Amino acid sequence: MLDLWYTENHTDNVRFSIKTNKHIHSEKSDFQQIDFFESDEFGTFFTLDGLMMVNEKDEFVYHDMITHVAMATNPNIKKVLVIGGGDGGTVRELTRYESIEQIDMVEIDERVVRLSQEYLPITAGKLEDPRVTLLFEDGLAYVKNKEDGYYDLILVDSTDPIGPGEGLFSHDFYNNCFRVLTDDGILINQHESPYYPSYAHEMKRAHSKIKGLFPITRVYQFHMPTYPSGHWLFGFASKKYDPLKDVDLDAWNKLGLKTKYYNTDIHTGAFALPTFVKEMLDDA
Ligand code: AAT
Repeated sequence: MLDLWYTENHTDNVRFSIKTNKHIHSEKSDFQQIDFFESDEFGTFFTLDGLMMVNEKDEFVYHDMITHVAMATNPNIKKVLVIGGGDGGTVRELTRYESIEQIDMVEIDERVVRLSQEYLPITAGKLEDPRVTLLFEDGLAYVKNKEDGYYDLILVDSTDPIGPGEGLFSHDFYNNCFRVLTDDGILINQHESPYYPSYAHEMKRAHSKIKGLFPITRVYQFHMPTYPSGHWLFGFASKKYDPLKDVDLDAWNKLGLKTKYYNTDIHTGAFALPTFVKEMLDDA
């Protein structure tokens, strides 16, 4: 019996491996290398350019945290833009809010969506919701061409800033996000990790750009077992609402949504950052 291991370099000196049962699919799309695997520990998972994106076991952590923090902060959000997120997990969490009227998902690579629909229905299962519109184009170009003040919320569910995701970490992109948001709009972005220096470098760069544009900018953390170091961040940038001062946590609890990671204690606690992270963000 042959052992098949998926191995990913988390740094030049650190590797992370998962025992797999099957390499389900492999292709090079117009944008990136896509691979789907089957494993006992993490269920079905897929990688882009050799980096873990989504697996059945810890996707709930990421998708809860990208969605519910903003939705609890402003329950009147009606129009949402998701950039990236081709697996559909972020859209799935958004569709749980009856109050949301429109969800536009702009994903550069249609193949990620189609393969997720085939192999990962756990995340892709709500892409057919009537409020969802799928657009296959570059998120950077999309926000550039969009009118002012349109969306209440933008969720940047992107790859790391190498390959197609690079533009989604640019000043130009954040500037256009600010412009297409309403006067009380919120931007959540995939904010990399503070732990290994190469990721921390990107975290600092992203934070310094966003800090210069939005009046309220915070960073919050969560545990992602399959991402490098397991310590990951989202950015919370906002024109009006502060996620700690303006949030009505009781109102969110009254919605009765059942979640596996997010809860209202986590909402507050996730913004409490370790000293080394605070220091890096302060001098970003
Ligand atoms: N839900 C968690 C999954 C992801 S995948 C990120 C998606 O962003 C990919 O499907 C990729 O094709 C898409 N993407 C990359 N660049 C662009 C772009 N310029 N415009 C639109 N979509 C884009 C996130 C995983 C985070 C991993 C952290 N290590």
